[in-house]
Amino acid sequence: MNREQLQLYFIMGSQNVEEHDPIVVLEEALRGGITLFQFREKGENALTGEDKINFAKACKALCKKYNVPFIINDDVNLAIALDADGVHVGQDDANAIAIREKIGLDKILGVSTHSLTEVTAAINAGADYVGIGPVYATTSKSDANSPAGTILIEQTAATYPSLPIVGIGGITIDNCQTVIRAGADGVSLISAIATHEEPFVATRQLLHVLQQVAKIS
Ligand code: TZP
Ligand code: MG
Repeated sequence: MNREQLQLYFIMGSQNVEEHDPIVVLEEALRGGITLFQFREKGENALTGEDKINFAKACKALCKKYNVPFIINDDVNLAIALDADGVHVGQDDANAIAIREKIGLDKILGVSTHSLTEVTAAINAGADYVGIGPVYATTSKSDANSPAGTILIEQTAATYPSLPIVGIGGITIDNCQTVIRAGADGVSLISAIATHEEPFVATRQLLHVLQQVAKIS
Protein backbone atom coordinates (compact mmCIF):
# COMPACT_ATOMS: atom_id res chain seq x y z
CA MET A 1 0.00 0.00 0.00
CA ASN A 2 1.05 3.55 -0.36
CA ARG A 3 1.55 5.36 2.94
CA GLU A 4 -0.31 8.50 1.80
CA GLN A 5 -3.47 6.38 1.90
CA LEU A 6 -3.25 6.43 5.72
CA GLN A 7 -3.42 10.22 5.97
CA LEU A 8 -7.06 10.44 7.03
CA TYR A 9 -8.34 6.98 7.83
CA PHE A 10 -11.99 6.99 8.86
CA ILE A 11 -13.43 4.08 10.84
CA MET A 12 -17.16 3.64 11.34
CA GLY A 13 -19.96 1.25 12.16
CA SER A 14 -23.64 2.12 12.38
CA GLN A 15 -23.27 2.07 16.20
CA ASN A 16 -20.91 5.06 16.09
CA VAL A 17 -23.36 7.45 14.51
CA GLU A 18 -25.76 9.43 16.62
CA GLU A 19 -28.03 11.70 14.62
CA HIS A 20 -27.47 11.06 10.95
CA ASP A 21 -27.92 8.04 8.71
CA PRO A 22 -24.55 6.22 8.78
CA ILE A 23 -24.51 5.91 4.99
CA VAL A 24 -24.91 9.68 4.72
CA VAL A 25 -22.05 10.16 7.20
CA LEU A 26 -19.82 7.89 5.13
CA GLU A 27 -20.69 9.68 1.91
CA GLU A 28 -19.99 13.07 3.51
CA ALA A 29 -16.63 11.79 4.76
CA LEU A 30 -15.78 10.42 1.32
CA ARG A 31 -16.82 13.64 -0.35
CA GLY A 32 -14.71 15.51 2.18
CA GLY A 33 -11.63 13.53 1.21
CA ILE A 34 -10.96 10.63 3.61
CA THR A 35 -8.14 8.48 2.23
CA LEU A 36 -9.13 5.08 3.64
CA PHE A 37 -12.26 3.59 5.23
CA GLN A 38 -12.61 0.79 7.77
CA PHE A 39 -15.95 -0.90 8.29
CA ARG A 40 -16.10 -1.69 12.02
CA GLU A 41 -19.55 -2.96 12.93
CA LYS A 42 -19.15 -4.13 16.52
CA GLY A 43 -20.13 -3.63 20.13
CA GLU A 44 -23.43 -2.58 21.60
CA ASN A 45 -26.11 -1.71 19.00
CA ALA A 46 -24.07 -3.10 16.12
CA LEU A 47 -25.88 -4.76 13.24
CA THR A 48 -25.57 -8.53 12.82
CA GLY A 49 -26.41 -11.16 10.20
CA GLU A 50 -27.97 -10.00 6.94
CA ASP A 51 -28.30 -6.41 8.16
CA LYS A 52 -24.56 -6.22 8.76
CA ILE A 53 -23.79 -7.75 5.36
CA ASN A 54 -26.14 -5.39 3.52
CA PHE A 55 -24.76 -2.36 5.31
CA ALA A 56 -21.20 -3.49 4.51
CA LYS A 57 -22.14 -3.88 0.83
CA ALA A 58 -23.59 -0.37 0.77
CA CYS A 59 -20.43 1.05 2.37
CA LYS A 60 -18.23 -0.83 -0.08
CA ALA A 61 -20.18 0.50 -3.06
CA LEU A 62 -19.82 4.07 -1.79
CA CYS A 63 -16.07 3.68 -1.24
CA LYS A 64 -15.73 2.37 -4.78
CA LYS A 65 -17.60 5.40 -6.12
CA TYR A 66 -15.03 7.66 -4.46
CA ASN A 67 -12.10 5.35 -5.22
CA VAL A 68 -11.21 4.94 -1.53
CA PRO A 69 -10.03 1.52 -0.27
CA PHE A 70 -12.58 -0.39 1.82
CA ILE A 71 -11.12 -2.32 4.77
CA ILE A 72 -13.09 -4.64 7.08
CA ASN A 73 -12.35 -4.91 10.80
CA ASP A 74 -11.89 -8.47 12.13
CA ASP A 75 -14.35 -10.30 9.92
CA VAL A 76 -12.02 -12.01 7.43
CA ASN A 77 -14.76 -14.15 5.97
CA LEU A 78 -16.88 -11.10 5.22
CA ALA A 79 -13.83 -9.39 3.69
CA ILE A 80 -13.31 -12.33 1.36
CA ALA A 81 -17.02 -12.69 0.56
CA LEU A 82 -17.30 -9.00 -0.39
CA ASP A 83 -13.88 -8.84 -2.02
CA ALA A 84 -12.91 -5.97 0.29
CA ASP A 85 -9.60 -4.20 -0.27
CA GLY A 86 -8.26 -5.38 3.06
CA VAL A 87 -8.66 -6.49 6.64
CA HIS A 88 -7.70 -4.90 9.95
CA VAL A 89 -7.16 -7.08 13.02
CA GLY A 90 -6.34 -6.53 16.66
CA GLN A 91 -4.21 -8.65 18.95
CA ASP A 92 -7.27 -10.54 20.23
CA ASP A 93 -8.46 -11.45 16.76
CA ALA A 94 -7.32 -14.29 14.54
CA ASN A 95 -3.58 -14.64 14.10
CA ALA A 96 -2.19 -12.21 11.52
CA ILE A 97 -0.05 -14.87 9.81
CA ALA A 98 -3.12 -17.05 9.25
CA ILE A 99 -5.07 -14.05 7.96
CA ARG A 100 -2.34 -13.10 5.49
CA GLU A 101 -2.38 -16.69 4.19
CA LYS A 102 -6.15 -16.57 3.85
CA ILE A 103 -6.46 -13.20 2.10
CA GLY A 104 -3.39 -13.52 -0.11
CA LEU A 105 -0.79 -10.89 -0.94
CA ASP A 106 -2.99 -8.50 -2.91
CA LYS A 107 -5.13 -7.30 -0.03
CA ILE A 108 -4.17 -4.75 2.60
CA LEU A 109 -3.50 -6.18 6.08
CA GLY A 110 -3.48 -3.81 9.06
CA VAL A 111 -2.68 -4.87 12.62
CA SER A 112 -3.27 -3.00 15.90
CA THR A 113 -0.14 -3.01 18.08
CA HIS A 114 0.73 -1.83 21.58
CA SER A 115 4.43 -2.60 21.91
CA LEU A 116 7.52 -2.86 19.72
CA THR A 117 7.34 -6.65 20.09
CA GLU A 118 3.84 -6.63 18.61
CA VAL A 119 5.00 -4.30 15.82
CA THR A 120 7.83 -6.71 14.92
CA ALA A 121 5.40 -9.66 14.96
CA ALA A 122 3.00 -7.73 12.71
CA ILE A 123 5.79 -7.04 10.20
CA ASN A 124 6.76 -10.72 10.24
CA ALA A 125 3.13 -11.66 9.60
CA GLY A 126 3.12 -9.47 6.50
CA ALA A 127 1.22 -6.44 7.78
CA ASP A 128 1.07 -3.51 5.34
CA TYR A 129 0.63 -1.02 8.16
CA VAL A 130 0.33 -0.96 11.93
CA GLY A 131 -2.21 0.93 14.01
CA ILE A 132 -0.81 2.32 17.26
CA GLY A 133 -2.95 3.51 20.14
CA PRO A 134 -4.95 4.51 21.92
CA VAL A 135 -2.86 7.67 21.73
CA TYR A 136 -5.46 9.66 23.67
CA ALA A 137 -8.53 8.67 25.70
CA THR A 138 -11.35 7.27 23.63
CA THR A 139 -15.02 6.56 24.27
CA SER A 140 -15.50 4.65 21.01
CA LYS A 141 -13.94 1.35 22.13
CA SER A 142 -15.20 -0.13 25.39
CA ASP A 143 -12.20 -2.42 25.95
CA ALA A 144 -9.51 0.07 24.89
CA ASN A 145 -6.23 0.15 26.83
CA SER A 146 -5.34 3.33 28.71
CA PRO A 147 -4.04 6.21 26.61
CA ALA A 148 -0.41 5.62 25.69
CA GLY A 149 0.58 8.94 24.14
CA THR A 150 2.90 9.05 21.15
CA ILE A 151 5.94 7.19 22.56
CA LEU A 152 5.37 3.94 20.68
CA ILE A 153 4.77 5.85 17.45
CA GLU A 154 8.13 7.57 17.92
CA GLN A 155 9.91 4.28 18.72
CA THR A 156 8.30 2.44 15.82
CA ALA A 157 9.08 5.19 13.29
CA ALA A 158 12.70 5.23 14.48
CA THR A 159 13.07 1.43 14.44
CA TYR A 160 11.17 0.73 11.20
CA PRO A 161 11.36 3.89 9.05
CA SER A 162 9.71 2.28 6.03
CA LEU A 163 6.74 0.82 7.94
CA PRO A 164 3.47 2.70 7.38
CA ILE A 165 2.05 3.77 10.76
CA VAL A 166 -1.33 5.16 11.72
CA GLY A 167 -2.21 6.58 15.16
CA ILE A 168 -5.60 5.87 16.73
CA GLY A 169 -7.64 6.84 19.77
CA GLY A 170 -9.10 10.19 20.76
CA ILE A 171 -7.64 11.97 17.75
CA THR A 172 -9.21 15.32 16.91
CA ILE A 173 -8.46 18.39 14.86
CA ASP A 174 -6.59 19.80 17.88
CA ASN A 175 -4.15 16.94 18.41
CA CYS A 176 -3.76 15.30 14.99
CA GLN A 177 -0.61 17.27 14.11
CA THR A 178 1.12 15.95 17.24
CA VAL A 179 0.48 12.39 16.09
CA ILE A 180 2.00 13.07 12.66
CA ARG A 181 5.00 14.87 14.15
CA ALA A 182 5.63 11.83 16.34
CA GLY A 183 6.15 9.80 13.15
CA ALA A 184 2.75 8.53 12.05
CA ASP A 185 1.81 8.67 8.36
CA GLY A 186 -1.77 9.34 9.25
CA VAL A 187 -4.54 9.33 11.81
CA SER A 188 -7.44 6.94 12.14
CA LEU A 189 -10.49 8.14 13.92
CA ILE A 190 -14.14 7.48 14.56
CA SER A 191 -15.90 10.16 16.58
CA ALA A 192 -14.17 13.27 15.20
CA ILE A 193 -16.10 12.64 11.98
CA ALA A 194 -18.91 10.20 12.90
CA THR A 195 -20.40 12.29 15.71
CA HIS A 196 -19.69 15.70 14.21
CA GLU A 197 -22.79 17.69 13.27
CA GLU A 198 -21.37 18.18 9.80
CA PRO A 199 -19.15 15.22 8.84
CA PHE A 200 -18.19 16.86 5.53
CA VAL A 201 -16.95 20.00 7.28
CA ALA A 202 -15.13 17.95 9.93
CA THR A 203 -13.35 15.96 7.21
CA ARG A 204 -12.32 19.06 5.22
CA GLN A 205 -10.96 20.72 8.33
CA LEU A 206 -9.02 17.64 9.43
CA LEU A 207 -7.54 17.22 5.97
CA HIS A 208 -6.54 20.85 5.84
CA VAL A 209 -4.72 20.62 9.18
CA LEU A 210 -3.05 17.34 8.17
CA GLN A 211 -1.88 18.86 4.89
CA GLN A 212 -0.33 21.75 6.83
CA VAL A 213 1.79 19.42 8.95
CA ALA A 214 2.78 17.41 5.87
CA LYS A 215 4.11 20.61 4.30
CA ILE A 216 6.02 21.66 7.41
CA SER A 217 7.87 18.36 7.92
N1 TZP B 1 -8.89 1.20 18.65
C1 TZP B 1 -8.16 1.86 19.53
S1 TZP B 1 -8.91 3.29 20.01
C2 TZP B 1 -10.23 3.02 18.99
C3 TZP B 1 -10.05 1.82 18.31
C4 TZP B 1 -10.98 1.22 17.35
C5 TZP B 1 -11.39 3.95 18.88
C6 TZP B 1 -11.07 5.22 18.17
O1 TZP B 1 -12.21 6.05 18.14
P1 TZP B 1 -12.16 7.62 18.43
O2 TZP B 1 -13.60 8.03 18.53
O3 TZP B 1 -11.51 8.24 17.24
O4 TZP B 1 -11.40 7.82 19.71
MG1 MG C 1 -10.46 -6.39 16.78
